[in-house]
Amino acid sequence: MMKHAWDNYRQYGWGHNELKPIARKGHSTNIFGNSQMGATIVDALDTLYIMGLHDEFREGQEWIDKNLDFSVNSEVSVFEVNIRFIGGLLAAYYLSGQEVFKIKAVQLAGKLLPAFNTPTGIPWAMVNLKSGVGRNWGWASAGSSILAEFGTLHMEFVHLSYLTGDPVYYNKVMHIRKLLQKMDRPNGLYPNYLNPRTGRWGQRCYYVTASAYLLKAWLMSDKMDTEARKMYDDAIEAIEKHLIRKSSGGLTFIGEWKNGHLERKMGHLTCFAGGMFALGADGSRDDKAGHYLQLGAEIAHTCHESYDRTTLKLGPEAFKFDGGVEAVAVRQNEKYYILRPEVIETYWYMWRFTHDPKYRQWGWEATQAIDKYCRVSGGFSGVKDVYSSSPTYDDVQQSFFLAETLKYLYLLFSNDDLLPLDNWVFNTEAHPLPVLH
Ligand code: DMJ
Repeated sequence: MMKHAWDNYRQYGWGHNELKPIARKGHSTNIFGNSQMGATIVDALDTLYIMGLHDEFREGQEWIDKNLDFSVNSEVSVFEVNIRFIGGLLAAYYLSGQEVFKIKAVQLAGKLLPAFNTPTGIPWAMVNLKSGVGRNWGWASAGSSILAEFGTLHMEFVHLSYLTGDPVYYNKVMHIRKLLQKMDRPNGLYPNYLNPRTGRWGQRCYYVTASAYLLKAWLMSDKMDTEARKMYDDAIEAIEKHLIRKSSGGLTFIGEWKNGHLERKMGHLTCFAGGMFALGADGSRDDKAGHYLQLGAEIAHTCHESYDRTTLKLGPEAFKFDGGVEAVAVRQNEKYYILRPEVIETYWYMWRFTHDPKYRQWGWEATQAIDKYCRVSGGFSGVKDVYSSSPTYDDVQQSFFLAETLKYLYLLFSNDDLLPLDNWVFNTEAHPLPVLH
């Protein structure tokens, strides 16, 4: 599947950010600005390496060496460029030892630094790589930056300081942490939106989005960063109390708190949290390891149900637990599957920590469904309705399909000594970064 995805991108989308597998041409979205930065190449590198696809890895390296240029007049998402490009380049560097990846990662980080030039030091969501001018998305509450987006910068920025000896990156992200620590937290929860001009929370929305960076900061520091672990422990206690519920059919789910009430809806993105609870079980407060492993298993089960209750056996973007509905999407615009990794990510973590064969079985079901319904002759495509027996394609092969979905599947069927979790921490885009002993 990796060969099929890569070869078609190589043939029809090379140098573009992503591939349109049906139109057989390049694809891009506004997160990468208007330039061709080969997002799929950078995102896929470490997966190619891990899978032993060395010729393909070398092709990617050559393209990066000759063509990857960040001096472009292009406004990009700081978060996306960080997790996919800086994370991808750093992982490729650590795995292969090739200096070019480190050099490019540091060059790119320099282009993102102007995003931190705000009155509070909370970065803008977007930055122009040439001018350094930053701004926020129009849709984010009151011109806010987004918690998971700026929070997860921590992982890569700590590594950048470690590799360069320059504390500037570390200082930027530690400043964010200090600021967050000082803020009020309604019910112990961090709201999703923070205004970088005023330093005040925006709309009081609480989601568990795809970032476990506090836990990972602790792990990455060889468990020395106990401040991060404490913040993680406090946060998950509040999450469990206010956002996690059991449906009438007995399924544990994580809801979304908006406008003063809990919406009984869980996003595919939130399914990563099963793996997070398992990863954080060891070292948990009051020795509740068993409890968190169980919680991880329950989330994995719920997310598997969201796949199993569809026609295609692929999970919808969001599913409800309301009015007799259990783990099923209700609105048409929540029925799509865009090759996302989070459910498989959770299967893999659960497999590593329990070796219960059901996780491999569930991963295999998902593999077969993706191969049956998302494979087209020009690559892999998302589908618009997982409840339809004749689904239409969205015609996008997302770069995270190669970076994450296929990597987690490969790891699920590999031995534990391939990237052992004692030595590696996976960033928000599944790029492995070594523990800093
Ligand atoms: C990826 O870019 C990352 O996993 C991110 O954390 C969330 N969105 C996509 C995958 O769904």
